Amino acid sequence: MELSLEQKFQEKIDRDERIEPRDWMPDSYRKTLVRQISQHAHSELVGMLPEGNWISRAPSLRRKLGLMAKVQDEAGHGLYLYSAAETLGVERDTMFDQLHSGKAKYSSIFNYPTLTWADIGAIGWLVDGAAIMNQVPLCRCSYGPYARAMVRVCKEESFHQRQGFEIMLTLCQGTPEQKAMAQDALNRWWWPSLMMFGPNDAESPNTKQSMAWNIKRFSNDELRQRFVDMTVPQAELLGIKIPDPDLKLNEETGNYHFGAINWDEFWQVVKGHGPCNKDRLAARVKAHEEGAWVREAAMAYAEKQENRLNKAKTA
Ligand code: FAQ
Repeated sequence: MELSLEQKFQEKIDRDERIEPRDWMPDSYRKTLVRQISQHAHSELVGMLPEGNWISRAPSLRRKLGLMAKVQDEAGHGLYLYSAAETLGVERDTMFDQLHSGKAKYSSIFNYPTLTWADIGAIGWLVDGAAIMNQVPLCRCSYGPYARAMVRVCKEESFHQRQGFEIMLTLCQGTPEQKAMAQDALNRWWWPSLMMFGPNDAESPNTKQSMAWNIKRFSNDELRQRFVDMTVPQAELLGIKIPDPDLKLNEETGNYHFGAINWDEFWQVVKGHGPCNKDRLAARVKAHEEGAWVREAAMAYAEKQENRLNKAKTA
């Protein structure tokens, strides 16, 4: 019996083959990818803001260079991801409109403020650490352009994570005030970092289908647990305490049991009511508006080049 297009597609996925832009795919697969990749791209762009806030106040030239490079990398990640989403037929301007009008989601984590220099260490260590945990499996995602973009993103994220940990280590080996600053940053960033992985599996409407399509390789809870297991020994090495009285090693499984996550806070932030949602969106809109002349100049130049080429062809 002849297999349907949908059956052939699923068989390809089950053989762990990549789906490429010109291949047939179900509309719902395309829609899920556009949703995830565009949210991911928006997160990279908005993610530049909390750290960008500290470029002018970095404590040394070395730290300033490192931070500038990191923020620039994040802009690059946004661009690879918008390009990957475009291969699915969605226009970049449409994605920008969705972000700027507040319709699109981006990661909850970037709606928290960066109050001290230690926050820059904590973001690199925890937020990039969580991002790597989530994104390394995406290098094996079934959609080719997304998987390939993730390979480079993950390499860069791993530098980011190390620079963050090194900032934390320096502070923890410094004066008591510096160590207290590192502890305070851990206190404020720990729980939002756990929320980054998304709702519990039982409350996650997209996970089951995304795993059946090999978009997601692990569930939200699996990745969150791996992150906790990886990070607790790092906090011990730094000599600072994870703000969770229920954190306890399960000797049998080797996993850390952790306390309840405040999901009300998570959903408030996702719905636009976090501490910095309004500021973040306003900053993105302002940057986009102020960049209009660059886009116009680039378009005018591209048109001029095209006209020149066309003239040369007809001559
Ligand atoms: N924030 O059914 P699920 C980075 C939404 S990049 C806001 O579990 P899914 C680099 C979710 O969209 C960080 N919303 O959804 C960096 C869905 O809403 P929808 C971003 C969230 O897609 C570092 C609803 O809740 N990374 O950090 C969040 O299967 C440092 C139900 O959730 C990515 O985007 C959240 N945290 O799983 C940059 C990675 N979690 O669309 C600067 C790719 C969930 O149905 C500095 N994305 N929601 O209306 C993914 O892996 C997945 O999309 C998940 C969510 C795991 C985020």
